[in-house]
This record gives sequence, C-alpha cells and structure tokens, in this order.
Amino acid sequence: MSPPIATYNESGTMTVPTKNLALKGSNTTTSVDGSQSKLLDQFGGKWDSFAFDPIRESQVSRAMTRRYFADLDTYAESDVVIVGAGSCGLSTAYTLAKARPDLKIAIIEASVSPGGGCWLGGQLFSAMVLRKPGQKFLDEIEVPYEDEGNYVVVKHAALFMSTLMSKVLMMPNVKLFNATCVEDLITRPAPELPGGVRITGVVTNWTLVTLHHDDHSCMDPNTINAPLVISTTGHDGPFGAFSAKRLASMGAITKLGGMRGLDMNSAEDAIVKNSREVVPGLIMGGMELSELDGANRMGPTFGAMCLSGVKAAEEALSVFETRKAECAE
Ligand code: 48N
Repeated sequence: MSPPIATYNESGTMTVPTKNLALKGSNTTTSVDGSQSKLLDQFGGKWDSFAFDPIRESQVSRAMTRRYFADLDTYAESDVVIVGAGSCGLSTAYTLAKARPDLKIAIIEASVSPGGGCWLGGQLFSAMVLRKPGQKFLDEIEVPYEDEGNYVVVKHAALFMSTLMSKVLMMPNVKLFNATCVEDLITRPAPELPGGVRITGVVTNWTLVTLHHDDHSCMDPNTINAPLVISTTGHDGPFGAFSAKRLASMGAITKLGGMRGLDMNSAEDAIVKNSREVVPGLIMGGMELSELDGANRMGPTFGAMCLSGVKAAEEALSVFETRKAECAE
C-alpha cells in the first residue's frame, strides 16, 4: 500500500504535492493537472463585490418552457424513438446519431437520472468490467481503462456513463426526454404479419403520472409518431422489459422467454447477436432481450450493452435503407 499522498509531520504542517499524479500499476495514467483553473483567477478574492446579473423569474420560466415545448413539437414526429437511456440505449443513440446525423432521434427515459444500471459496477462497487472486444467502444468515446488481458476495467462506471451521456446529449439530432415514461406503443394493423401489427411510435406520460394510474383516473398520455422504435428498457426496475411485456400482452408476440440464470459467456454473445427487429417497427437490445428470448443474464459485465447498441444501430440503418418508403409514411 503506497503511503498517503499528503504527508503530515510532527510540526503540524501538512505538505501536499502539486505535481502530476500517476495511477500506479495501470497502463493508463490519470494525471491531475497541477495548474489552477481560470475560475480561481476570475473569482478568487473578489467576493465582496460579487453579484449575479439581475433577472425576473418569468425570464427563467420562459427560457425553459419555450425550449421544452418547441422540442415536444419538433419530436412529435421523430425518425427514431429509443426507449430507455441505459448503457444499451445510449450506446445505440451514439452509434446511430453519428452514422445518420440527418435522423431525428428522441430518447425517452422514465427516470429523472438517465444511465440505467450503469452508474456502478456489480453490487454497488465502482469499477466497471468490459470483456474484449468491448473496449473498442471505450476507445471510440475515449474512456481510459486498465487492460487486464481478456477484459478491461474502467475505474468508475460513472466515468463511462457520464462520458457517453455527454457525447450523446451534445449531438444536435438527439433529444433526451427524461422523467418521461413510455406507457404504451402506437400500432397500425398489419394483417399480413404474424402478430397482426406494426409499431409506429410510442405513448408517453410524465413518469410520476404513469406511476399513479392505479390511484388516479383519466390522466391521458401524449404521443410520438416514429417509423422505428428501439426498445432498451433493461430487465430491472418498475418498468423493466416494458416493450417485451407489452408486445406479449397485445398478442404481437406469442410469449416471453423469461430471463435465465447468470452465465457470462453465453449471455453476452447472445444479447449482442440477437439485438434485432422483433416485430416490424420495433428493434430490441440490451437486457430487455433476455426477457424476450429467455437469454441468460451476464451479471456485472457491460461489453454486451455497448455492442448490443452498435448492433441495434446497424439494424436501424438497415431498416431505413430497405424500407425507405414505409418509413416515410
Ligand atoms: O441499464 P438498463 O436497465 O438496461 P440496459 O439493457 O441498457 O443495461 C442493462 C445493464 O445495466 C444490466 O442490467 C447489467 C449488464 N446486468 C445484468 C445482470 O445480469 O444483472 O436501462 C434501462 C433504462 C432505465 O434507465 C429505465 O429507467 C428505462 O430504461 N426504462 C424506461 N424508460 C422509459 N419508458 C419505459 N417504459 C421504460 N422502462 C425502462
């Protein structure tokens, strides 16, 4: 165990080094930049004369509501709706939005805080494991990791999730609607299909409203039309596997496979390879697929979530290529 960085000597004075620190024993170095940020120069020691510019509260209200309702109007007709902003949903959004910056992509996330189960590794531990070749996704979004041979370790899962989320949110063709729940799917009759329906959008409501349909009546939803929905709602939580369960309850699929026990080696390959369009207009990826297909769970490894997102994005590109006319309806 290396000695503490800040050393304290008997005279009571503490010395803290200001030079760059390197994380020992890893292939990456996390260096703390010893230079002070501009902020201390701009604000330090000037607090007596400090004041914010004056404002009227309605200016803040209008700044928020004008933008939010303009977004609702813009994305009322989206090209793609991604349901669930977990590691798979955001990996899908990143890959698809980069490949097709012309597509309007709405992400609907039930929680106030997007990120799903990817703020921590397993059992609330911080480190996040990805089996190779999952590290290629980390290379793409420039997240540092320790290379352990057949797998890599990101020092904190939140470093991965915050980096991925910031890159997705900076994309001009992506809008995240969090604290918003998909509480149903929009369908069109398709008698030629086994399930008899195509999916052509989502039905939404504020999550806090969705949670209270059982004790309040007549809280009708809103809608988003889209030729393609990508569902990545996970297997956990109050809404886990939402679309898989809804497709079963509306008869669009015959039954749910039900998630099987933990088996890392079979689970991750199956989830990535089977990320696909499960009914016309709805692609499914991530852990939601384990409920649909009866795949094993993989536990605390996340490479499959990232690469399932890449596969789901590739499936979406193929839908837009092969069914251009239908998507334009
Ligand atoms: O992180 P999750 O739950 O789902 P994935 O598939 O992106 O990642 C799964 C992964 O975190 C694991 O479970 C790991 C690998 N463990 C495996 C194992 O064996 O235990 O994200 C899903 C997101 C969440 O943020 C939900 O809040 C959201 O989807 N969500 C919804 N958002 C809007 N409307 C809904 N109906 C809805 N349902 C879920």
